[in-house]
Amino acid sequence: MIKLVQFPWSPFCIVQRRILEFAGVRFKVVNIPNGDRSLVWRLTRQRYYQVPVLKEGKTVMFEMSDDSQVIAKYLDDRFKLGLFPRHWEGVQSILWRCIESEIEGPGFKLNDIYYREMVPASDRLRFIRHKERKFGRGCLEQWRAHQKELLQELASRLLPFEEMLIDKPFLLESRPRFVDFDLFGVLGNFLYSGHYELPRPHTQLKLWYQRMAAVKFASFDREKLHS
Ligand SMILES: N[C@@H](CCC(=O)N[C@@H](CS)C(=O)NCC(=O)O)C(=O)O
Repeated sequence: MIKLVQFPWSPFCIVQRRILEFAGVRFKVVNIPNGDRSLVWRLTRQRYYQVPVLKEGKTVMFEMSDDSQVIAKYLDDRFKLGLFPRHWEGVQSILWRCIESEIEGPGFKLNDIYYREMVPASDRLRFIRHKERKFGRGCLEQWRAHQKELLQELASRLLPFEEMLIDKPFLLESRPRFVDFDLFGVLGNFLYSGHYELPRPHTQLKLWYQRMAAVKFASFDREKLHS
């Protein structure tokens, strides 16, 4: 059975989890502490320490760079989900870079502010150290102090996505493609703490988010998905 090694609030893990649910396949989630990557290190034969990692039999998948989509492409190919059709190539790459920087940036900071509610006490030292080594001393307090500005930044950066949804149910067309899952994961991370809602003016995005939370591959015509 497919195993997804993750922690539950990670944006990139939510993307893969939702793709697996969308595919309707059985899979097992293996949660690791944010601060202990020994399982990832072992599975990847000392080549990777981030999450997610996907394991199926002897195959172990993980990203090769910040912009690769190795796991999603593996699942897409494995279950013929039509998430990366040729006619959206290039456009999707530009969009996922934007989603994983412009939207993920304020989104993860806003969720991390509430780290005490999701990171067990035994892992908090490693969590804080990891964040401060990457973003500077006191970063979590700074993000808390700038919570309002971060929320405004997120809302304004989401406007183009709201606009994309005005006349269609998914970002690119009438069926979800990879970038829908990517944005869903990043917003799922932002919403994880339960302290936020999607920005109020973005009504289409709210409806899209509900659709994305429930959408199943089986409800789309297989041939049409690949067209
Ligand atoms: N581009 C990678 C990014 C993965 C990533 O940044 N994972 C984070 C968790 S959300 C992580 O493991 N960070 C720990 C670290 O970098 O040490 C992907 O799409 O999977």
